Amino acid sequence: MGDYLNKFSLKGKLAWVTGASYGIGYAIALCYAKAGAKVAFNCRHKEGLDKALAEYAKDGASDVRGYICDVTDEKQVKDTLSCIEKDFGQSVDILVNNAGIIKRIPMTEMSAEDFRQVIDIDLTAAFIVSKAVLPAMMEKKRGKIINICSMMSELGRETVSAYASAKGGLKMLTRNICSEYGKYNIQCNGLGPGYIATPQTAPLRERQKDGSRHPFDSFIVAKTPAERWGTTEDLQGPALFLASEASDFVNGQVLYVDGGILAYIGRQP
Ligand code: NAP
Ligand code: GCO
Repeated sequence: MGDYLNKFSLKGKLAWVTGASYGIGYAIALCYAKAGAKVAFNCRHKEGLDKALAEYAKDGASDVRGYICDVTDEKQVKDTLSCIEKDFGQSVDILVNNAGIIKRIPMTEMSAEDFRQVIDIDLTAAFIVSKAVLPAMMEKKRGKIINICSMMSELGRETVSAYASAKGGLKMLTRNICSEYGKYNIQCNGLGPGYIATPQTAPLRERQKDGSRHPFDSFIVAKTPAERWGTTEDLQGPALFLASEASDFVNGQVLYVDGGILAYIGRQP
């Protein structure tokens, strides 16, 4: 049994999780640290970075370093990667393109600038950061790239045109990295969270003035066979699988961690 469990170890590996000062990225980075990896994470705001570093330490993750870097800025990404490789003394083995935002605006009311900002962070940045780490992965003939996709890689809904376009594109970027670099023993897969309780979805869960549940909250619970929102911890096992040797022959896939929502027509009224 020991040999099989060792396939999930990240001992000696260096992981870079983008946008991991809180939320899903934080949970994934913490899991990787606990699985033996050295971990680098980045975000845009120093206050969030400092708070996260204290949290990682409190949660027992010792070998974690944080960097201020906006993933949409190619120079910042290249400079940050150089710092990471210098600080840890090795190249990145595992990249998680997690940083992301959402803007919930009806398409006819959304500016092109807003649309472009979401595409820039949720899609173009994954291209920029992946392009930065790929050469070293190609050199050592191994690497893992995990793109945090979404149910909106498969489905649309009102007000999320930019986000769904980005996440749909991210699914295809995942398949293309697989196609172009699989021969270097590099696996690129997507992780597709369902509806997860994080700051990003807090507006969809906040209590109404009369104390009742947000209509969207009730809607999602009714649409999910698990009858609950996901937690960031629900994503840790699948993220570890995709980062480890246990998934060396899995490539170009999106692993949905959604409590069954994509398989279910929804509770009958
Ligand atoms: P979140 O709570 O809003 O956290 C976003 C993280 O990304 C923060 O650390 C944020 O820190 C960082 N970030 C945002 N823009 C950045 C940029 N330009 N450069 C660097 N860092 C940036 O989001 P989340 O819910 O954890 O979601 C994380 C990922 O999962 C996103 O890609 C999201 O689309 C995806 N996802 C979320 C859900 C869900 O239900 N929550 C479901 C499916 C997929 P700073 O603001 O300090 O930069
Ligand atoms: C929304 C939510 C979703 C989730 C997630 C679902 O407004 O519909 O924010 O987009 O964040 O992407 O998988």
